[in-house]
Amino acid sequence: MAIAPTPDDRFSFGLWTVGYTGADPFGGPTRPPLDTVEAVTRLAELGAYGLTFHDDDLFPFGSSDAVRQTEIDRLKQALADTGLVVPMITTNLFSAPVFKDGGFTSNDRAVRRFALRKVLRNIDLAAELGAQTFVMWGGREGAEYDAAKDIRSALARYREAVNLLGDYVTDRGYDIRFAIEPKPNEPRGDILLPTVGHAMAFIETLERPELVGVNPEVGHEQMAGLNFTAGIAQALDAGKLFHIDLNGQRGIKYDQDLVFGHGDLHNAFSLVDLLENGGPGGGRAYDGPRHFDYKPSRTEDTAGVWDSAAANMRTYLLLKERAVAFRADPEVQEALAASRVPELAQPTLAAGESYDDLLADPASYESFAPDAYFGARGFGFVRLQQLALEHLLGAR
Ligand code: GLT
Ligand code: MN
Ligand code: MN
Repeated sequence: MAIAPTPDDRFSFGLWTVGYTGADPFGGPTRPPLDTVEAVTRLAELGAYGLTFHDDDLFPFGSSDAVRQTEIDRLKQALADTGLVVPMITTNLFSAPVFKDGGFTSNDRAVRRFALRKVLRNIDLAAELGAQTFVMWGGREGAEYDAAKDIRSALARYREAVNLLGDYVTDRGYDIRFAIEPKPNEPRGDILLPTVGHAMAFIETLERPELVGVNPEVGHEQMAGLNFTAGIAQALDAGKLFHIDLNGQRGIKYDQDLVFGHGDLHNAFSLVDLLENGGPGGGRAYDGPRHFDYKPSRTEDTAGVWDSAAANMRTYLLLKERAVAFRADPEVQEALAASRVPELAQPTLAAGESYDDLLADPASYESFAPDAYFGARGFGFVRLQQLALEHLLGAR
């Protein structure tokens, strides 16, 4: 099927994704390093609209000011040449040995102060490049041993850090919001703010909660055995879906970062359906970048890197097309109604009805016969799921 991504689709990629050289804990790289200008050029050719990066992806940790500036200038030129934009930036607080016990929540205070300085410097760069979202993935913010980390103090230091960053962007007048990226474990045995729910509860304790949302990643929630689409729905309900990391994961195991859809395909389908058709009146529920945070498998060569980048976008667009067909199918609409799915949008009490009115309504209780009401009648959810599967397979 002819499907060509365009910048209107708002697909973006991390520089660390297509730039992954295949090194893992068990073996070295299987591909040569990728130059930033080449990454920008190839992504633009494939129809992406955005590039995202960590400071350390663009210029190595500890670079001189001159090297840092050279790399920033090369990136800016490539963006100008291609029209690609930088919608999101993030800071690496996990690779350098100094961050082995975390950045914002290291037990060591000097490390925490250094981490804040590193982030502040990168926020200035984000503003300079027009990025509107600043992601915070705290991969090293955690512990392996309960006695080694005072979790309540760690959360207090996390809060202190995010509050300070909120003051900074406000005082500087930067149009930047923060997105916390949860992950349950890896590289730490246990990571702070492990799921979307934990992160959203933490955000409400901040001084400027309106500046902070979440950047959920498909695989990270699925590593915790959670339903990603349901987590995204709750983030949307809270107005906290500031950014999203799309990829694929097969069950509860190490973080696979597969191509989007190369894991739980049913959940990818329901996710795209939610993002594209779950808004008010059936339109888009989320307008931000469709950001792919995947790793081209280390078995692939350089051509395979670009094939896999294209595969993410193609899969998303195919699922979008399938989700529209699903919604437009009269039999699906009939099955949804039979399953009472639209009825859940109807408030349980009538307008203006009080609990006194409910108590005075015999039909709700005294004359309601629960066994007779639903004893022999089902909801038809399996039929609905089969219709979804048939649309997903292109059988309808
Ligand atoms: C790292 C991690 C990702 C995060 C990136 C942002 S870096 O690759 O595995 O999930 O989104 O810091
Ligand atoms: Mn991941
Ligand atoms: Mn991610």
